[in-house]
Amino acid sequence: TEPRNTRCTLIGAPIQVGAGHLGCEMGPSALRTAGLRAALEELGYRVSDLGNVVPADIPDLRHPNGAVHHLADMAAWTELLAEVAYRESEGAMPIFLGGDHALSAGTVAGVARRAAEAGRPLFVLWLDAHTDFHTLETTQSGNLHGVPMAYFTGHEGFEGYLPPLAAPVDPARVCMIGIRSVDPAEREALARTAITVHDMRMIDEHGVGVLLRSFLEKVAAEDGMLHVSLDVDFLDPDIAPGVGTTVPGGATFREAHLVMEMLHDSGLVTSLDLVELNPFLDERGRTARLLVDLTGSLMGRRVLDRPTRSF
Ligand code: NNH
Ligand code: MN
Ligand code: MN
Ligand code: MN
Repeated sequence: TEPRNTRCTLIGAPIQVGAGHLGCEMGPSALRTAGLRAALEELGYRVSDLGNVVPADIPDLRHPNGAVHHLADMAAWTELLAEVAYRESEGAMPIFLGGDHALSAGTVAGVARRAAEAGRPLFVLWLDAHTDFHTLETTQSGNLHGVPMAYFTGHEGFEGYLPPLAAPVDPARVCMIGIRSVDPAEREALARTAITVHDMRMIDEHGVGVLLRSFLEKVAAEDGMLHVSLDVDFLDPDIAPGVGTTVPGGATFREAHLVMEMLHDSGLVTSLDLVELNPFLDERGRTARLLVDLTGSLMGRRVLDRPTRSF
Protein backbone atom coordinates (compact mmCIF):
# COMPACT_ATOMS: atom_id res chain seq x y z
CA THR A 1 0.00 0.00 0.00
CA GLU A 2 1.07 3.58 -0.66
CA PRO A 3 2.28 5.68 2.24
CA ARG A 4 -0.48 7.76 3.72
CA ASN A 5 -0.77 11.46 3.12
CA THR A 6 1.17 12.92 6.03
CA ARG A 7 -0.06 16.47 5.66
CA CYS A 8 -3.40 17.83 6.67
CA THR A 9 -4.91 21.27 6.46
CA LEU A 10 -7.47 22.68 8.87
CA ILE A 11 -9.95 25.17 7.41
CA GLY A 12 -12.56 26.85 9.60
CA ALA A 13 -15.91 27.56 7.91
CA PRO A 14 -18.05 29.35 10.52
CA ILE A 15 -21.34 29.38 8.63
CA GLN A 16 -24.37 29.21 10.91
CA VAL A 17 -27.27 30.65 8.92
CA GLY A 18 -28.03 27.28 7.28
CA ALA A 19 -29.17 25.89 10.62
CA GLY A 20 -32.28 26.72 12.64
CA HIS A 21 -30.29 27.77 15.73
CA LEU A 22 -27.43 30.22 16.06
CA GLY A 23 -24.15 28.94 17.48
CA CYS A 24 -22.41 26.83 14.80
CA GLU A 25 -20.31 29.91 14.11
CA MET A 26 -18.34 28.96 17.24
CA GLY A 27 -17.70 25.42 15.97
CA PRO A 28 -14.22 25.97 14.53
CA SER A 29 -13.05 27.66 17.75
CA ALA A 30 -14.40 24.85 19.89
CA LEU A 31 -12.68 22.19 17.75
CA ARG A 32 -9.40 24.08 18.03
CA THR A 33 -9.86 24.53 21.77
CA ALA A 34 -10.54 20.81 22.12
CA GLY A 35 -7.08 20.14 20.68
CA LEU A 36 -7.65 19.02 17.12
CA ARG A 37 -4.26 20.16 15.88
CA ALA A 38 -2.31 18.51 18.71
CA ALA A 39 -4.24 15.27 18.24
CA LEU A 40 -3.19 15.16 14.61
CA GLU A 41 0.42 16.12 15.32
CA GLU A 42 0.62 13.36 17.91
CA LEU A 43 -0.25 10.92 15.13
CA GLY A 44 2.67 12.21 13.09
CA TYR A 45 0.89 14.53 10.67
CA ARG A 46 2.21 17.88 9.53
CA VAL A 47 -0.69 20.18 10.17
CA SER A 48 -1.32 23.63 8.80
CA ASP A 49 -4.24 25.64 10.08
CA LEU A 50 -5.45 28.21 7.55
CA GLY A 51 -7.69 29.85 10.15
CA ASN A 52 -11.27 30.67 9.25
CA VAL A 53 -12.48 31.64 5.80
CA VAL A 54 -15.48 33.95 5.40
CA PRO A 55 -17.10 35.15 2.15
CA ALA A 56 -16.43 38.77 1.26
CA ASP A 57 -19.71 39.84 -0.23
CA ILE A 58 -23.16 38.40 -0.13
CA PRO A 59 -25.20 38.72 -3.35
CA ASP A 60 -28.89 39.66 -3.39
CA LEU A 61 -30.86 36.47 -3.95
CA ARG A 62 -34.37 35.30 -3.21
CA HIS A 63 -36.37 32.15 -3.99
CA PRO A 64 -40.14 31.85 -4.58
CA ASN A 65 -40.35 29.43 -1.63
CA GLY A 66 -40.87 32.00 1.13
CA ALA A 67 -39.60 29.63 3.83
CA VAL A 68 -36.08 29.69 2.36
CA HIS A 69 -33.83 32.03 4.32
CA HIS A 70 -30.22 33.14 3.92
CA LEU A 71 -29.98 31.80 0.38
CA ALA A 72 -27.61 34.59 -0.60
CA ASP A 73 -25.29 33.72 2.30
CA MET A 74 -25.29 30.07 1.31
CA ALA A 75 -24.53 30.94 -2.31
CA ALA A 76 -21.53 33.02 -1.24
CA TRP A 77 -20.27 30.32 1.14
CA THR A 78 -20.69 27.65 -1.54
CA GLU A 79 -18.71 29.60 -4.06
CA LEU A 80 -15.92 30.35 -1.59
CA LEU A 81 -15.67 26.84 -0.15
CA ALA A 82 -15.75 25.15 -3.55
CA GLU A 83 -12.72 27.22 -4.49
CA VAL A 84 -10.91 26.57 -1.18
CA ALA A 85 -11.71 22.84 -1.26
CA TYR A 86 -10.47 22.52 -4.82
CA ARG A 87 -7.24 24.36 -3.99
CA GLU A 88 -6.53 22.54 -0.71
CA SER A 89 -7.31 19.00 -1.86
CA GLU A 90 -4.03 18.49 -3.65
CA GLY A 91 -1.09 17.09 -1.69
CA ALA A 92 -2.76 17.36 1.72
CA MET A 93 -5.95 16.24 3.32
CA PRO A 94 -8.32 19.14 4.00
CA ILE A 95 -10.39 19.00 7.19
CA PHE A 96 -13.25 21.51 7.20
CA LEU A 97 -14.32 22.71 10.62
CA GLY A 98 -17.97 23.77 10.60
CA GLY A 99 -20.13 25.50 10.70
CA ASP A 100 -23.47 24.01 9.76
CA HIS A 101 -23.98 21.34 7.09
CA ALA A 102 -24.76 23.87 4.34
CA LEU A 103 -20.97 24.14 4.02
CA SER A 104 -20.81 20.70 2.40
CA ALA A 105 -22.41 22.13 -0.73
CA GLY A 106 -19.14 23.95 -1.28
CA THR A 107 -16.61 21.47 0.10
CA VAL A 108 -18.02 18.53 -1.86
CA ALA A 109 -18.34 20.62 -5.04
CA GLY A 110 -14.67 21.58 -4.70
CA VAL A 111 -13.27 18.12 -4.04
CA ALA A 112 -15.47 16.73 -6.84
CA ARG A 113 -13.81 19.15 -9.23
CA ARG A 114 -10.39 18.00 -7.95
CA ALA A 115 -11.32 14.33 -8.42
CA ALA A 116 -12.62 14.95 -11.93
CA GLU A 117 -9.38 16.66 -12.83
CA ALA A 118 -7.38 13.75 -11.41
CA GLY A 119 -9.51 11.36 -13.46
CA ARG A 120 -10.77 9.59 -10.34
CA PRO A 121 -14.36 9.08 -9.19
CA LEU A 122 -15.43 10.89 -6.02
CA PHE A 123 -17.35 8.93 -3.39
CA VAL A 124 -19.15 10.57 -0.45
CA LEU A 125 -19.86 8.98 2.93
CA TRP A 126 -22.62 10.98 4.66
CA LEU A 127 -22.81 10.29 8.42
CA ASP A 128 -25.98 12.02 9.61
CA ALA A 129 -29.39 11.55 11.22
CA HIS A 130 -30.77 13.41 8.19
CA THR A 131 -30.45 12.96 4.43
CA ASP A 132 -30.22 16.71 3.63
CA PHE A 133 -31.85 15.92 0.29
CA HIS A 134 -34.27 18.84 0.06
CA THR A 135 -34.41 21.18 -2.91
CA LEU A 136 -35.13 24.89 -2.57
CA GLU A 137 -38.71 24.04 -3.58
CA THR A 138 -39.31 21.21 -1.11
CA THR A 139 -37.72 22.51 2.09
CA GLN A 140 -40.38 23.49 4.61
CA SER A 141 -38.09 24.67 7.40
CA GLY A 142 -36.18 26.79 4.88
CA ASN A 143 -32.99 25.86 6.75
CA LEU A 144 -30.47 25.36 3.98
CA HIS A 145 -28.34 22.82 5.85
CA GLY A 146 -31.14 20.54 4.59
CA VAL A 147 -30.19 20.84 0.88
CA PRO A 148 -26.49 20.17 0.20
CA MET A 149 -26.93 16.52 -0.84
CA ALA A 150 -29.47 17.42 -3.54
CA TYR A 151 -27.23 20.23 -4.76
CA PHE A 152 -23.95 18.38 -5.17
CA THR A 153 -25.56 15.30 -6.71
CA GLY A 154 -26.81 17.56 -9.48
CA HIS A 155 -30.53 17.63 -8.65
CA GLU A 156 -32.38 20.24 -10.71
CA GLY A 157 -33.73 23.45 -9.20
CA PHE A 158 -30.51 25.06 -7.99
CA GLU A 159 -29.68 26.77 -11.30
CA GLY A 160 -29.50 30.52 -10.89
CA TYR A 161 -29.27 30.21 -7.10
CA LEU A 162 -26.19 28.19 -6.16
CA PRO A 163 -23.03 28.13 -8.33
CA PRO A 164 -23.02 25.71 -11.29
CA LEU A 165 -21.18 22.45 -10.47
CA ALA A 166 -17.91 21.66 -12.22
CA ALA A 167 -18.56 17.96 -11.56
CA PRO A 168 -21.77 16.66 -9.97
CA VAL A 169 -21.31 13.63 -7.69
CA ASP A 170 -22.79 10.42 -9.08
CA PRO A 171 -25.59 9.43 -6.66
CA ALA A 172 -24.50 5.78 -7.04
CA ARG A 173 -21.26 6.79 -5.31
CA VAL A 174 -22.97 8.23 -2.22
CA CYS A 175 -23.60 6.24 0.95
CA MET A 176 -25.54 7.58 3.94
CA ILE A 177 -25.32 5.95 7.34
CA GLY A 178 -27.16 6.80 10.57
CA ILE A 179 -30.37 8.11 8.99
CA ARG A 180 -33.40 8.41 11.27
CA SER A 181 -35.18 11.63 10.29
CA VAL A 182 -36.40 11.98 6.71
CA ASP A 183 -39.06 14.47 5.55
CA PRO A 184 -41.79 13.20 3.16
CA ALA A 185 -40.44 15.08 0.11
CA GLU A 186 -36.94 13.72 0.78
CA ARG A 187 -38.26 10.18 1.07
CA GLU A 188 -39.98 10.47 -2.31
CA ALA A 189 -36.93 11.96 -3.98
CA LEU A 190 -34.61 9.33 -2.47
CA ALA A 191 -36.75 6.56 -3.91
CA ARG A 192 -35.87 7.92 -7.34
CA THR A 193 -32.06 8.03 -6.87
CA ALA A 194 -29.26 5.49 -6.68
CA ILE A 195 -28.04 6.84 -3.32
CA THR A 196 -27.43 4.10 -0.75
CA VAL A 197 -29.32 5.01 2.43
CA HIS A 198 -28.63 2.96 5.56
CA ASP A 199 -31.01 3.96 8.32
CA MET A 200 -30.48 3.13 11.99
CA ARG A 201 -32.49 -0.04 11.59
CA MET A 202 -29.92 -1.28 9.05
CA ILE A 203 -27.22 -0.65 11.64
CA ASP A 204 -29.23 -2.52 14.27
CA GLU A 205 -29.84 -5.49 11.99
CA HIS A 206 -26.50 -5.85 10.25
CA GLY A 207 -23.97 -3.89 12.27
CA VAL A 208 -22.32 -0.73 10.99
CA GLY A 209 -19.11 -2.56 10.07
CA VAL A 210 -20.82 -4.75 7.48
CA LEU A 211 -22.55 -1.77 5.86
CA LEU A 212 -19.41 0.33 5.74
CA ARG A 213 -17.21 -2.49 4.46
CA SER A 214 -19.35 -3.04 1.39
CA PHE A 215 -19.18 0.67 0.54
CA LEU A 216 -15.41 0.83 1.08
CA GLU A 217 -14.95 -2.15 -1.21
CA LYS A 218 -16.73 -0.22 -3.96
CA VAL A 219 -14.53 2.84 -3.42
CA ALA A 220 -11.37 0.73 -3.47
CA ALA A 221 -12.47 -1.20 -6.57
CA GLU A 222 -12.80 2.06 -8.54
CA ASP A 223 -9.69 3.70 -7.05
CA GLY A 224 -11.97 6.47 -5.81
CA MET A 225 -11.34 9.51 -3.71
CA LEU A 226 -13.50 9.53 -0.58
CA HIS A 227 -15.00 12.55 1.11
CA VAL A 228 -16.43 11.96 4.59
CA SER A 229 -19.05 14.37 5.92
CA LEU A 230 -19.67 13.91 9.66
CA ASP A 231 -22.75 15.66 11.06
CA VAL A 232 -22.69 15.71 14.88
CA ASP A 233 -26.29 14.46 14.97
CA PHE A 234 -25.12 11.14 13.46
CA LEU A 235 -24.14 10.45 17.07
CA ASP A 236 -26.60 9.66 19.81
CA PRO A 237 -27.54 12.86 21.71
CA ASP A 238 -26.60 11.17 24.99
CA ILE A 239 -22.95 11.26 23.94
CA ALA A 240 -23.11 14.35 21.67
CA PRO A 241 -25.49 16.98 23.03
CA GLY A 242 -23.79 19.93 21.30
CA VAL A 243 -26.00 20.15 18.22
CA GLY A 244 -29.22 21.99 17.34
CA THR A 245 -31.06 19.04 15.83
CA THR A 246 -30.74 16.12 18.24
CA VAL A 247 -32.56 12.96 17.21
CA PRO A 248 -32.73 10.02 19.65
CA GLY A 249 -31.40 6.61 18.68
CA GLY A 250 -28.15 7.64 17.03
CA ALA A 251 -24.79 5.96 16.63
CA THR A 252 -23.16 4.83 19.85
CA PHE A 253 -19.65 5.71 20.94
CA ARG A 254 -18.25 2.41 19.68
CA GLU A 255 -20.24 2.40 16.44
CA ALA A 256 -18.87 5.83 15.61
CA HIS A 257 -15.29 4.88 16.51
CA LEU A 258 -15.53 1.67 14.49
CA VAL A 259 -16.59 3.68 11.45
CA MET A 260 -13.60 5.95 11.91
CA GLU A 261 -11.16 3.07 12.50
CA MET A 262 -12.33 1.23 9.40
CA LEU A 263 -12.09 4.43 7.38
CA HIS A 264 -8.51 4.83 8.50
CA ASP A 265 -7.55 1.28 7.70
CA SER A 266 -9.07 1.61 4.24
CA GLY A 267 -6.54 4.32 3.39
CA LEU A 268 -9.20 5.84 1.13
CA VAL A 269 -10.29 9.07 2.85
CA THR A 270 -9.10 12.20 1.06
CA SER A 271 -11.17 14.95 2.74
CA LEU A 272 -13.37 15.48 5.79
CA ASP A 273 -16.12 17.78 7.06
CA LEU A 274 -16.84 18.11 10.80
CA VAL A 275 -20.19 19.89 10.88
CA GLU A 276 -23.12 21.07 13.01
CA LEU A 277 -21.18 21.34 16.27
CA ASN A 278 -23.00 24.01 18.30
CA PRO A 279 -20.78 24.93 21.26
CA PHE A 280 -23.57 27.09 22.72
CA LEU A 281 -25.59 23.89 23.27
CA ASP A 282 -22.66 21.72 24.35
CA GLU A 283 -21.92 20.54 27.86
CA ARG A 284 -18.46 21.66 28.96
CA GLY A 285 -16.93 20.90 25.58
CA ARG A 286 -17.71 17.20 25.57
CA THR A 287 -19.11 17.09 22.02
CA ALA A 288 -16.13 19.02 20.69
CA ARG A 289 -13.76 16.63 22.46
CA LEU A 290 -15.64 13.62 21.09
CA LEU A 291 -15.26 14.99 17.56
CA VAL A 292 -11.53 15.42 18.10
CA ASP A 293 -11.28 11.84 19.40
CA LEU A 294 -13.26 10.50 16.44
CA THR A 295 -11.00 12.41 14.07
CA GLY A 296 -8.05 10.81 15.86
CA SER A 297 -9.47 7.36 15.12
CA LEU A 298 -10.10 8.34 11.50
CA MET A 299 -6.50 9.48 11.21
CA GLY A 300 -4.97 6.34 12.69
CA ARG A 301 -5.16 6.28 16.46
CA ARG A 302 -5.66 2.69 17.58
CA VAL A 303 -5.36 0.50 20.62
CA LEU A 304 -3.29 -2.29 19.07
CA ASP A 305 -1.41 -2.61 15.81
CA ARG A 306 -3.19 -4.47 13.06
CA PRO A 307 -2.35 -5.17 9.47
CA THR A 308 -3.42 -2.29 7.22
CA ARG A 309 -6.39 -2.65 4.85
CA SER A 310 -8.22 -4.68 7.41
CA PHE A 311 -11.56 -3.07 6.62
N1 NNH B 1 -34.83 17.77 7.18
C1 NNH B 1 -34.89 18.86 8.12
C2 NNH B 1 -34.94 20.20 7.43
O1 NNH B 1 -34.71 20.26 6.26
C3 NNH B 1 -33.75 18.79 9.13
C4 NNH B 1 -32.38 19.02 8.57
N2 NNH B 1 -31.51 19.21 9.71
C5 NNH B 1 -30.25 18.73 9.82
N3 NNH B 1 -29.71 18.05 8.80
N4 NNH B 1 -29.65 18.86 10.85
O2 NNH B 1 -28.59 17.30 8.99
O3 NNH B 1 -35.21 21.19 8.07
MN1 MN C 1 -26.68 17.21 8.02
MN1 MN D 1 -28.29 16.12 10.70
MN1 MN E 1 -28.13 19.37 27.07
